[in-house]
Amino acid sequence: MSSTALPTTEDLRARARAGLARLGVTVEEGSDFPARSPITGEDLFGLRAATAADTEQAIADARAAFLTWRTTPAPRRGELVWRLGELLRDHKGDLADLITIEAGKIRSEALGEVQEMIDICDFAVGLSRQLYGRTIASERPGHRLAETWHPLGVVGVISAFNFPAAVWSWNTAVALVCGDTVVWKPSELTSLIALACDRLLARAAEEVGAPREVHRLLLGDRTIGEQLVDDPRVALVSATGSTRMGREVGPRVAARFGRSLLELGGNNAAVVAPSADLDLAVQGIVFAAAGTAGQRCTTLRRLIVHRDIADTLLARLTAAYRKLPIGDPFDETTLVGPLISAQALETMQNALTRAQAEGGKILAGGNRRLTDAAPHASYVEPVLVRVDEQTEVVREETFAPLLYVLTYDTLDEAIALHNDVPQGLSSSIFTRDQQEAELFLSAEGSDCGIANVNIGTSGAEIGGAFGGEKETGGGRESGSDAWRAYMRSATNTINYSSRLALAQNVSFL
Ligand code: UN1
Repeated sequence: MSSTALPTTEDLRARARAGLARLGVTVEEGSDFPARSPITGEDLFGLRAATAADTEQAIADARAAFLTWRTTPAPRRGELVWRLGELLRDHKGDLADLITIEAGKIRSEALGEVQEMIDICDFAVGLSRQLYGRTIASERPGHRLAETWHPLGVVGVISAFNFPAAVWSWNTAVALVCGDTVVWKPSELTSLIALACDRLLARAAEEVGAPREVHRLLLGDRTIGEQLVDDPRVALVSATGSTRMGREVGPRVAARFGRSLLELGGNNAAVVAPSADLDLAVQGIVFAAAGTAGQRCTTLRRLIVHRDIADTLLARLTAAYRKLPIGDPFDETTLVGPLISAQALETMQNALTRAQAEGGKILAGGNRRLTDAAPHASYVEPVLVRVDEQTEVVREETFAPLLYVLTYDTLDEAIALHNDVPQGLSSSIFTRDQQEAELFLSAEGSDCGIANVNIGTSGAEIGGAFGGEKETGGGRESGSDAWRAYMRSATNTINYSSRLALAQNVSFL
């Protein structure tokens, strides 16, 4: 199925302009690089990219703002984020429009992304009164031992096209209440939504009397990201993207003893056990694998099914895949929008060719769609591929709706297959057997940062910490105690006696 007509580039341009105007954004047009929509694969406007001098200035501004922001009481900092959350609520529809136009997300997922931003703002406002340190029992009489958390400095946020606004908000809402300031380099594919977020934050700052320079936006290519990575004034670089990108960012930031928080590739799998509720499993699998056109870090990329139920489950999945409505993401009936670019489609096709050469069999999907209606866009049917072994291509992350299906006989074998990939972001098991579920969640189970039961791998709530192990980079963002990465701790020993007692019973003098 394909949704019928696609909007024209002219329609999209008009819709983007109207939304940007309501958001109060004036687009500084230029010829350095384009804003584009994957819906038609065509350019919307030319934009002006930041220069090296702009980047230098932004870092200097953010550093200067940090010196006052760090002493603003945290609950007062929370007011800025509270106001941002309100503005996000007021402009939810316009923001979702820009996400659909630039990232190609279907309407409900675009609205969901804005909801995720509102949620993290609420979380961060609460956090602004809960940046707790511990008091520790001292071994010495008349002494108090305490841990204090202080703001860290300028946070450089590098974000990807697939969550062009939410990942920014996880970092920014938390960094701001922690007393940090932010310099943001968004994906060059999603500049308009970045301009909108920056504008709303500037408005919130103006309204609550916070310095505008607590946040700086830099549009442009990777050279800007490199400048952030190498600048010692940027205390923390929080980067979301490919493992290849993280392999460069991590060591470069470490070389100057900066901190990095990496959220990189996933190769997420679900185990489907014989006792699984198959109605629930089919829904969970299809959303996790084909939702967002397979372009989430948490997208389900491998299915590890018990041999006894493989035929039944695959028949149901194949039928569901054949019915997926693909097309205009603004159409309420569409479930799968376009891939972000022609390059993404080519990468997917190359992976499919390799999988077939390595013995994989296509069970459903894989054809390109809507080539007449939008020759420059990249619409494709989500694809299910049965493989006998976890070959090289299966062990790689292909950022597209491509689900590999493997079978297993024992749970130990399933867990071994599950963990035998370089990445470690998200995972799940569908089972009604409590022992199996608990084993999967235990230390000898999934090795990922996210492990779920009877729900797919994607669509995490903001309240938990988000991130993963191994080549996923080890960082944790968003909820729980992820805020600690945005602050520095100091251990304080306070002697309130009139005697100097040395630790470990050391005598001296
Ligand atoms: C990402 O793909 O980079 O858990 C983030 C999820 C979303 C966030 C994904 N809440 O799928």
